[in-house]
Amino acid sequence: MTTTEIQNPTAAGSGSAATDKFKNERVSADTSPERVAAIAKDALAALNQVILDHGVTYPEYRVLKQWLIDVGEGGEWPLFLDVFIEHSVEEVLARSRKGTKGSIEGPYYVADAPELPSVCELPMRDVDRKETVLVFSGQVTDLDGNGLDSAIVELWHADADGYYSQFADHLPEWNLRGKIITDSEGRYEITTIQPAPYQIPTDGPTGAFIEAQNGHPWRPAHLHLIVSAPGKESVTTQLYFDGGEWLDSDVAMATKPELILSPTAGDDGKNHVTYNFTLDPA
Ligand code: MBD
Ligand code: FE
Repeated sequence: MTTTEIQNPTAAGSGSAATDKFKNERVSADTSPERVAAIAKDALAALNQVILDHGVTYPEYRVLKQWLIDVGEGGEWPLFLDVFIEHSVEEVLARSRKGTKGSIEGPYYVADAPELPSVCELPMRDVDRKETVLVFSGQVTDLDGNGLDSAIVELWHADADGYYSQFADHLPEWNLRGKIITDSEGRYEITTIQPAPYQIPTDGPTGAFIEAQNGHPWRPAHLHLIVSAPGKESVTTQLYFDGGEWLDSDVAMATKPELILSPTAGDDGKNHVTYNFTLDPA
């Protein structure tokens, strides 16, 4: 992590921490030179056509150049790409899948979270406990509804202030993150708290991009999940909350009607909800 300071009650500085994390990953893709050429040709053609269609001027071209430099120097490429581009990549992946709908991973996944048993509570601070408790239960099955032994539910989400652990220096390392090992039938019951809507940092170049077009920087409250099981294709997804703010105008365009939870308030004062995951064969 960098020394990105907390300046904003929601999430400033988290973008460059995401770059620091991503830079440490080794990425590769098995793409032929012919496919690279075809994609590059069409991508450049699309951008050039936009310039011609809108009559983009030299001052505007120079502002673009400066902004691209700023996004890189500010460490905001993971943030910008995941907010504005990743949803289309996910849409391509979704074409070949039948199970639970996926959604974008976003910039704040961290692998190797602490393993937790099938009935568990995510790591949280005393101040997190002041929020509404959410008891999230369900089962991981195959496409035929058979429970899956050794399924894993990785869950991460922001706290009530919109911060993700490891992307905000004041939080414990694994706050509101866990790798839940389900029981032999794929069942789990995870206690956490209701997350809050998330504001894209407004003080960097991604924020400037949104502001320059009078857009809003908000995502609806959401849970992030990666669900996996031996011999199955894992699914990366998000779950949202019925009636939540920004559900119909997610800046990251990553909501789907199948991914909206409707928790019910229990006599115990906690919100309860069940959501089951179905996994495609690998
Ligand atoms: C998030 O929490 C998120 O989920 C995405 C996609 C982008 C920025 C912050
Ligand atoms: Fe998120």
